[in-house]
Amino acid sequence: MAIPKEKSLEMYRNLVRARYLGEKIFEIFSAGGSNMVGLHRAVGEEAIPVAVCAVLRKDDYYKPSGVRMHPYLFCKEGFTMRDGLAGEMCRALPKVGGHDTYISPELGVIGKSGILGEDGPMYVGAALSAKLRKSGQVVVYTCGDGTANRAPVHESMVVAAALTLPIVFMIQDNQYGMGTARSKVYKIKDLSDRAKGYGFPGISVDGNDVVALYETVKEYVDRARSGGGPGLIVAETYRLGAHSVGDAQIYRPKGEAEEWWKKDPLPRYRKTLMGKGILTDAMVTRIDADAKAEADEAGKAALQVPLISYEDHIKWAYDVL
Ligand SMILES: Cc1ncc(C[n+]2csc(CCOP(=O)(O)OP(=O)(O)O)c2C)c(N)n1
Ligand SMILES: [Mg+2]
Repeated sequence: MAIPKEKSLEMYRNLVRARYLGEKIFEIFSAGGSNMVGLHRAVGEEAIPVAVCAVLRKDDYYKPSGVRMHPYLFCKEGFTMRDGLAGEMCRALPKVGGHDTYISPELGVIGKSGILGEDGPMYVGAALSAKLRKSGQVVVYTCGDGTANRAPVHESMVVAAALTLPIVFMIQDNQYGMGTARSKVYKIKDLSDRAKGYGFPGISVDGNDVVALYETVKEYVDRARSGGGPGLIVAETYRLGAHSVGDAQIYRPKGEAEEWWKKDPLPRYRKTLMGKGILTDAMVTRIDADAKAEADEAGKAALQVPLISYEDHIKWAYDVL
């Protein structure tokens, strides 16, 4: 599949922006600018939302994986870096499309659950609604390798298959669920084998390879959009950092993270595009400087947004729309 040059560059830009966004989140959290109880970083896993957002339409639904990927919704059309940052800092969420950042149905985001996996049925509902309305919208529902074992995720897949819904399930397999290696939990090597049991296609893909991700997501999303029903994509990646701030990572074998740093999606994709003559040194420098400046500005703008009060937390938890 030939990826248009502009699309390739858009994904490179977003990958660089995603890296700076992650650094900015960490910087602000470390300086006490966030109301978040913990911080779950996503260094090394950014290629997945970047590729998904490059495929999706503005009104398609997208649920990024679990506790660490939500700020990366900024790659989706209609969102900004400031939105991602302010949301992650627990600041009063800036209005997007008349709703707060995390709940913007016009932009395909209908929320997420801190009780991991419980949001699966919500996004299956979105897929059913898209089918009934014949809107042509598709849903990409992503969860972690740990979350994928939860009952609501299984039920979501069963219902989506039974009703031939336009939804693509993605498992973002970063090799760990907190301190538990996924190899200790799964008795199958290839997680995408599970798709057979649900009766839809499944595939495992290198989740640190932007090109492979884009091509796979496009194939699965196109099929779902044209009435072909659900599918399962397992994106193999690695959590390069701690589960959350304060995790001493004593469970991790020595040298494992170092091996995965060699597969960091950012330098890999840069090398690919430079090899094809799509990126030059001058462009790399400029994109880098622009992304850094944007993250600095977004950080300042997000800090202007007031922190969410306890009362608003409660109100928004039960009375959002
Ligand atoms: C139902 C539920 N159980 C436990 C937790 C606590 N918890 C938060 S993150 C996490 C690990 C999830 O692992 P995975 O789904 O692989 O996502 P990752 O953290 O690797 O991105 C756990 C157990 C939770 N939030 N919800
Ligand atoms: Mg995991």
